[in-house]
Amino acid sequence: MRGTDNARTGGEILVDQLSIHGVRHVFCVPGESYLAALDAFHDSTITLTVCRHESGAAMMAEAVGKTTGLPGICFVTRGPGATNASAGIHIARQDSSPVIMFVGQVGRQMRDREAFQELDYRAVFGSVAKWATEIDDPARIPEIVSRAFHTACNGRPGPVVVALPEDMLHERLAVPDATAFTPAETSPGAAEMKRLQEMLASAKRPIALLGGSRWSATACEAFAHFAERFALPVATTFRRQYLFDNLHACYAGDLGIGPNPKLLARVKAADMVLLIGGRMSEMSSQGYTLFDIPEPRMKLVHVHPGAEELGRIYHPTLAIHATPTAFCAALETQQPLKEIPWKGEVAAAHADYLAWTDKATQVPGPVNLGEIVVWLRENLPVDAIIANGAGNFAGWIHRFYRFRKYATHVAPTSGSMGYGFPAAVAMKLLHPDRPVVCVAGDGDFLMTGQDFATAVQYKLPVIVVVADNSLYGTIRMHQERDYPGRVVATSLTNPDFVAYAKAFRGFGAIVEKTADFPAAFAAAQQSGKPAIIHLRIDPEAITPAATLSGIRQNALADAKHATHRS
Ligand SMILES: Cc1ncc(C[n+]2csc(CCOP(=O)(O)OP(=O)(O)O)c2C)c(N)n1
Ligand SMILES: [Mg+2]
Repeated sequence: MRGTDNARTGGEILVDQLSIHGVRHVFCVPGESYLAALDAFHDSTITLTVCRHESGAAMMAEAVGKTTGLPGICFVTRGPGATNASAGIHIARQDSSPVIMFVGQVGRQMRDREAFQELDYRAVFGSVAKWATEIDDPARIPEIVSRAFHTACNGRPGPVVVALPEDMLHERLAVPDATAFTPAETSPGAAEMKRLQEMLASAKRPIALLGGSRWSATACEAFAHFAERFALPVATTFRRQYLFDNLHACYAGDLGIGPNPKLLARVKAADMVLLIGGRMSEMSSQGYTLFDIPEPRMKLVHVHPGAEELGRIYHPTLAIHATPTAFCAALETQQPLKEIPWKGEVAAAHADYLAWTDKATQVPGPVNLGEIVVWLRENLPVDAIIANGAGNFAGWIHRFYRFRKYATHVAPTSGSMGYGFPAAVAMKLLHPDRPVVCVAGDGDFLMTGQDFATAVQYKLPVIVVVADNSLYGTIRMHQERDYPGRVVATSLTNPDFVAYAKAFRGFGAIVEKTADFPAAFAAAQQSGKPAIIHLRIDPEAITPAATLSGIRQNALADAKHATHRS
């Protein structure tokens, strides 16, 4: 309880700083290590969502950071709480999302004795967080929390971990608050923009690649106008399809896992690449094969908010240290200096994209995930949010869904299983009026599926479409390629997902043939409850283009050839 003497507990000072910095939602699993901070939420207007597992809490926070550009916040207890949450911290790192995780810590008087659940958070999170620290003096809470917000957001965003010794949170004192933070924008210089214009004037086959974070709906629109003026084909990097309207005439597709071969050829043939916001990391660069390292064959303009990313892997012809938001604002004045020679290219690139994604491919079994994704893209409103984690099932979303608006896809570029469901819960909390659909694998969903209870508790009617092939399918696919016929640790015996949903007091329906999906989806929506639609997928349908036994046969045939040759 707050005193009348202006003194506050460390916990109260902390929660007040969160309000000042604009936090509206916090995700947590409680712990006795930070009771005084929890108590301060009692009288706060911040919404506190209590989760069933810290990985869920951290992933919900990451989804908030990813889609709003402002730090997503989670609170977890010391030791096992923090290590459980680490999956979400790793996603924030790889996906360049601002997150602040507050962790309870043992009292200052017993530190370094390896007291109950004690960890050294600076050491544990040292290589994954952007900054990991501990607050020793409650008088410094405003300073350190302010720095945490700035650090999480500035430059290339990422996770910050702040440990809170238990007794520090109880101490009472009077300290002045910080003022609200604003993420620093880094703007391109006039000389760089002029050089860009000149490079475009001498290019013959340029292409733009959009990725990373620090975008906004306004920036995406400004970029679309720029692309129109320059008739520029635009592709997106892995899991960043929402950065450019997929039905815009300049859209050329995404560089993810198993991309359109025509898009790959187009990027390889480009004489100039304008890479904005992305790092061109392993997935998008097709295992670092797309651009030569360190000197790409083509001219590379790399725009990135983190100075340290420029020249880290690829030596850019022109490095522009700027946030995508500030860079796109600066593009408003860019006009072509002369007639554009590549005008026909943009129409061809978009036609290639449409042809690649138009119709679902045929796959074995009565349920075709591709056709279901096509149904979703044709029936959901443009502002619907799709969330997913990792697994082969996601390949159908990437290929067949068409993202039209900024931040309508929430998925981990880090490839972390279990992400989609908590991300969907967080999105429904932020956007109760928009449909939120999580497409999950059977393996993927059960990594964080216990937070279905959280969706029920807070009445967040997300719809989870579980593509159940009774496999850790991705790994089985790799297994059949590398060790054909030798199945190890990739078969799953699953629960009855409809009964699971109902046991949690949600809605459940099973779909055993594609044609039954629309009715199941309508019933899920009408239930008004969190829902699971259980798709029984034939394990043979391992990708939109390959079957499991086909992969095995190819691998066995290759092995036979190799033996004959040797
Ligand atoms: C947290 C985590 N653990 C393990 C992996 C390795 N992995 C990648 S995909 C995959 C299997 C996914 O299975 P499922 O969700 O059922 O999707 P499917 O591939 O069967 O469509 C595994 C184990 C991972 N990416 N993330
Ligand atoms: Mg599976």
